[in-house]
Amino acid sequence: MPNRRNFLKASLLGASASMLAWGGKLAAAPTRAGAKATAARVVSTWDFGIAANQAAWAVLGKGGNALDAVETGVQVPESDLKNHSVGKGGYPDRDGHVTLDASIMDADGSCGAVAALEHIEHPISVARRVMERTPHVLLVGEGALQFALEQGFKKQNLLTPEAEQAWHEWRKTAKYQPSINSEVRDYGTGLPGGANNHDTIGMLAIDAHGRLAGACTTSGMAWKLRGRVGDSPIIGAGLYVDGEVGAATSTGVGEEVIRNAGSFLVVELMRQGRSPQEACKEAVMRIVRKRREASKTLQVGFLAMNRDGEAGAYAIQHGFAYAVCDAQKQDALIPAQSVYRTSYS
Ligand code: SD4
Repeated sequence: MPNRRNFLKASLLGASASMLAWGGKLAAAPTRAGAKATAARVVSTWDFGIAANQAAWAVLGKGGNALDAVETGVQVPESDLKNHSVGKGGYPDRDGHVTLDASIMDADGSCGAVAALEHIEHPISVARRVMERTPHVLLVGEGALQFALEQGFKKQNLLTPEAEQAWHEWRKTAKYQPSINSEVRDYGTGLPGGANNHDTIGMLAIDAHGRLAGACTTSGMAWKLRGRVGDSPIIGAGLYVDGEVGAATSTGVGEEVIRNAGSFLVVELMRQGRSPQEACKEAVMRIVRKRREASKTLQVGFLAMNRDGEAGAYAIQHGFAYAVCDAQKQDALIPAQSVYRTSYS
């Protein structure tokens, strides 16, 4: 008699064999039947999205696919040592470990993610391997590292001297309170900027075939508790893509995004007919309505793109912006509208 454990094992082995056979894809990717050629476009969160978009555009502009574009694009901030919130050079957790979260998703619902991954410069590429080479969606911690090493990724020290110095500074007070509204920046508006301690890159692309994909990668909140995982590697929270509707990603205090299944909500609101910006606004308002007082001092921003390549964003606090790149312009940075007009300090 097959017991439950054997049944599960057999099912997983079966799943894994068939994943290998069909390359980890769930089904033929939905491109829009009868759709005319779509203009390719890539959007991503924050000003560091400009350089990331340009790397993605090197793929998209040549007719490459959206999935390759988003993976290539977000690798740029992952390798940027001056960026202290994504990849190598990211600020560590409370105990001095750099732990990374990332997810990637394709138009057909295929997805992969890693959480609390240490020592690997490109968590987004490990997430893609999870998607394409395993029957699973999310690998965490030690197991994610083991998988990455088995896949040929190189183990390295991600804690740069600069990030370590900042950590030592923080330890003098060791105030464990995620810095509020730390993403507020001055994009020429005259409002004060703030320390950048937790920005994520979320990137959404549509290729010339009308196919969507998204990626999201971060070192998470600086000085977080060891083992803390944010929204970025949680499919439906930090990232969601549905080829029939659109895609969404988020930045900001991940706990609030997870509590509201934020990116899934944005996509579902677009499915009901809202524009990308309207959908992002309503998802932000869900958080604000539930957390009226707390929302005054925290930041969450959503960025969305629909299946026609139209993009929009909305944030709780002033200061969020997103970068847009297409055949017309490769370095646009658009300030997002927000609930609160002035920065909190
Ligand atoms: C997290 N959402 O780990 C990420 C951090 C972030 O802008 O986006 N900051 O909660």
